[in-house]
Parts: sequence; C-alpha cells; structure tokens
Amino acid sequence: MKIVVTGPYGSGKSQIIHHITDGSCINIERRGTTIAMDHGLANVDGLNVFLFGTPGLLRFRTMRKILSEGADGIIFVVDSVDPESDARAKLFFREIAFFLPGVPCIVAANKQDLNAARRVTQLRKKMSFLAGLPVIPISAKTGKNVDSLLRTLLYLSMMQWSTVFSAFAEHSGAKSGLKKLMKDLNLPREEAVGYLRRFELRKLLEVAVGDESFTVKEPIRPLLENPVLIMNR
Ligand SMILES: Nc1nc2c(ncn2[C@@H]2O[C@H](COP(=O)(O)OP(=O)(O)OP(=O)(O)O)[C@@H](O)[C@H]2O)c(=O)[nH]1
Ligand SMILES: [Mg+2]
Repeated sequence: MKIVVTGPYGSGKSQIIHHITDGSCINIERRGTTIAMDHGLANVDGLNVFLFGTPGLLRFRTMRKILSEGADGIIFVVDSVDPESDARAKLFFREIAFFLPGVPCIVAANKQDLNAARRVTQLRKKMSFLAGLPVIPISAKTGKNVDSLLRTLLYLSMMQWSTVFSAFAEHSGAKSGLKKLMKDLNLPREEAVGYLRRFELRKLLEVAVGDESFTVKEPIRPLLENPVLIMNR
C-alpha cells in the first residue's frame, strides 16, 4: 500500500517515517527540514507499505502533489504543542483533500511525550476540520501509538478496497482469473487490468504474462479476505 505522510512544517512527518522504518528510510533535507521527500518501506504482517513523507514548507506544493499521486491512505500529522502551526495545518488539510479526495485519512496528534502537548479534545476544538476524522495521540520520538496508527490506517484503506480484495483472494491462482475478476466486479477488461497493475506495483499480487491470471502473495491472502486481522496485534 502507498501511504503519504503530510502536514505542516515541523510537525514530525520525517520522525514518524524514521520510527516506522526503524531508521532505514531516506530523507532529502537541508538543515533539518525536508526539501524533497522522505521515503521508506515497512512490512506489516507481510503487507508492503511504501511511505512517502512530504516537505512541510508551503512553497513545495508541487512536490506534495507528485508524492500524493495514487496514495491509498493519508497520515495527516499535526503538532500537539505549537498552536501557531494550527492555521498551517488547516491549509495543508485542504490541500491534501484536494489532491486525494475520498482517500482514507488518519490524524496523528504528534509530540504527546511533551508536557505542553494538547489533548485530542483541545485539538479538535482548535482545528474544526478534524471533525469526522480519527485522531490518534502519538509520539514519534518514543514511538507510542505509532504502530496502532499505521495499522488503523491500513485497515481503513483495505476496507475501501474490500470488494476488490476479496475478489483477488477468491480468484488467486485460478485459470482465467482475470475473467472471473471482471465478472465478479462487473468491470471492463481495461479497468480490471488497471487494478491488477495497481496492486502488482504494491507487491500484493503477481500477475502472469498476458494478464490472464494472477496470484496473491501467500501471507497476505487472509488479510485480503478479512482486513480487520491487521488490527489484531
Ligand atoms: N518531543 C518530540 N519531538 C518531536 C517529535 N516528533 C518530531 N519531533 C521533533 O520536531 C522537529 C521536527 O521534526 P521532523 O520530523 O523533522 O518534522 P517534519 O514534519 O518532517 O518537518 P519538515 O520536513 O520541515 O516539514 C525535530 O526537531 C524532531 O526531533 C515527538 O514526537 N516528540
Ligand atoms: Mg520532514
């Protein structure tokens, strides 16, 4: 799955990706500020998670647009400590909602290890755009709640694809799997192949030459049938 980590300047986007990937990520930065991107790969119960962190400076909008393309989920990071960042958070939220309409989003209320951190209820009062979104208090520094943040978002993203994923699981390895997928999902060939490509890229599937059949990577199959399993750890 492709996950984009966005939010205002200095809220902790790079630190979150650093924590999730155990430090094995890249960050293109200058004097501590991301100027191009963070990128890292994580493995959650066999699911490949491609993380893209955006730059938090307003002027890098084009970079954020490029990084956001095709994301399956959004981690929106807010700074629980700095009230001055709230207005910028609102701008960034509008931006990501424009780039990725309808894509599942979870809010990370970061820096909860600090005494000055505001509670989620206070943050909700100050940032009305958070209404209707799950907000998880986390610390990217100590790692508190970061794993459950990611798992919850993956669950939401997988639920959005649940019809497609259960058809993948059902017809994995079948002869003429593509035709069965098209029939089940009532899709023209072009669109069904588009789904195969999308999730082949995300390393969920292997697609046979000619596209006629596909195989789900074995450890992932139970997750595709029952996404809630990703929450059970
Ligand atoms: N105490 C504390 N500090 C944090 C936490 N997360 C990030 N920081 C600090 O906040 C500062 C900004 O963190 P980054 O991860 O670089 O933030 P960013 O959102 O990537 O910033 P830009 O790339 O400049 O937009 C750094 O000094 C981090 O060490 C946290 O959970 N707790
Ligand atoms: Mg950064």
